Amino acid sequence: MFDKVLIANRGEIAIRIIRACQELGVRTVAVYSEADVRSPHVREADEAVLIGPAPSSESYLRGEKIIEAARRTGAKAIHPGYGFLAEREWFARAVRDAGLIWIGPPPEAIAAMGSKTAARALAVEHNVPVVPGTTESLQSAKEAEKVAATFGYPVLLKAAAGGGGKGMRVVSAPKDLAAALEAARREAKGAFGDDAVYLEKFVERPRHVEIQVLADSHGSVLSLGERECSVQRRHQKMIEEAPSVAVGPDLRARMGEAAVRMARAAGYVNAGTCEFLLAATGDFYFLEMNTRIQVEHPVTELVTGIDLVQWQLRIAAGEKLPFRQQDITPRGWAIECRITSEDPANNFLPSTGRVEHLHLPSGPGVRWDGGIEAGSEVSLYYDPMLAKLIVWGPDREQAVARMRRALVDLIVQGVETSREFHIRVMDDPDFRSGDIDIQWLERHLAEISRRAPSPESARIASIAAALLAERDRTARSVPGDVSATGPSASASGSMDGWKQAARVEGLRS
Ligand code: MV4
Repeated sequence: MFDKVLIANRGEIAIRIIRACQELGVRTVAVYSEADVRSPHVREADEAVLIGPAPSSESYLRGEKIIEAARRTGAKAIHPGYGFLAEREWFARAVRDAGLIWIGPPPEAIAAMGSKTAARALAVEHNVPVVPGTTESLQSAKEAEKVAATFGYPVLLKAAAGGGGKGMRVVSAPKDLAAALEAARREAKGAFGDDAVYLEKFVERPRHVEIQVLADSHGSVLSLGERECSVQRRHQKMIEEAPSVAVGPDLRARMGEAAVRMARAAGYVNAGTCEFLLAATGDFYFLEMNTRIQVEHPVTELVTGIDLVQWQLRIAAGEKLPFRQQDITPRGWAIECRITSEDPANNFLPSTGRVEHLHLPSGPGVRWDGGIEAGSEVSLYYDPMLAKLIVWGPDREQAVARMRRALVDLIVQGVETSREFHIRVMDDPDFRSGDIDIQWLERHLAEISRRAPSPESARIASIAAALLAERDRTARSVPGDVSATGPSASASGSMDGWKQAARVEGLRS
């Protein structure tokens, strides 16, 4: 195992990787921007190197500064986490060229999956089902009309260099195709510097189901089962779970085999994920492969008992996977809620400020993968995801009940969060029955936000009001008590937090 690893990331995933390193006896080097001087990932690492100003273009995206930090501290390997430089082929190569170990897939595998048309072609070649459509990019509107006619409308135009939904256009009728193609080209050129566009049949109301794979450098490639990620808004996942209500043992085996074939075809090593659309008919189609550890990896960890981040390190260090495919069966149910600093009452507007008070949920089957603490400043420089709340239960019903309980347990004061939104989803009949697809949330968002607040919110508001009344009464009857009225930061600070809770919750009820 490595003596020392540099973590080229921030927030919850940096802390997650530090924890894995600590459990493996590996020393850690954090990198940080000027905005993260006081961030927990900096303190929790053994060493930390300042790499630049707050904007990520001047810090977390500066590969050369990060490699220099590894050289200076004597780190032997770099873990990129997700986002930032995780899927940049040039960075994976630069790390290797600097004589360091890249804790991720080979740069060739990143490149092979970076082009969506190339990935589709590779899938077709290896008998992995894809949505009917073109494997080459379109040459003309005329060609587009011809292919679209062969499998019927609606069709979907996609950027070849794309992914994550950017540059997509749904076309419902032939007359709209030419204009949509031009628009898609312009958007693709702007977003990716490449105007290549291809076309697929549009799958209506599918689920987003993805398969986690783990591959070592000795030829072993395993599927760790599926994650259901359909609860998303504007291509941002909000809730993920494992397994999926729509996947039984037979489908799991078939999707797993497809994902393993895909990983083998790409020469994949380390942790990766194949994204599929799962149609209501039970047909599944390969979409793309994510060549990184993903935000939602914990739900797979909780149902398989396999520590994915530890295995990323072990695989990069040359270890062999000690389990076989038949050893891996999901046990129980795991759900993850992404706790973001967005205000669900205000169209998910990003919220900024200082986290004044933080109470973390705990109890049986509850896991908190967080990147904040009381005192943290939440800015607009980085992703609004503050933490992930993950629960495990013996079955889905108990996992949902446990998630609800844990969300009620959570208190974040100082910034708005998605907490109340997540409670409402846990209470939603469609969600409870698992009757969801990729458009479900956007279809129901308006209705969910009109709903009455959870009873617990009202209860917290009344407790807060009682505490405030109590404080005022104490302040009047004990004039000499400075903790109630004076400069004592802790007492007055926490009361301000409660006061704010009362005001916010009061306004909502
Ligand atoms: C699709 C689709 C329907 N039909 N392809 C969106 C992101 C990118 N990974 C592919 N995406 C989609 N491709 C066909 N042929 C619907 C989506 C899609 C989607 C997919 C997964 C998760 C959320 C989504 C939200 C909107 C659209």
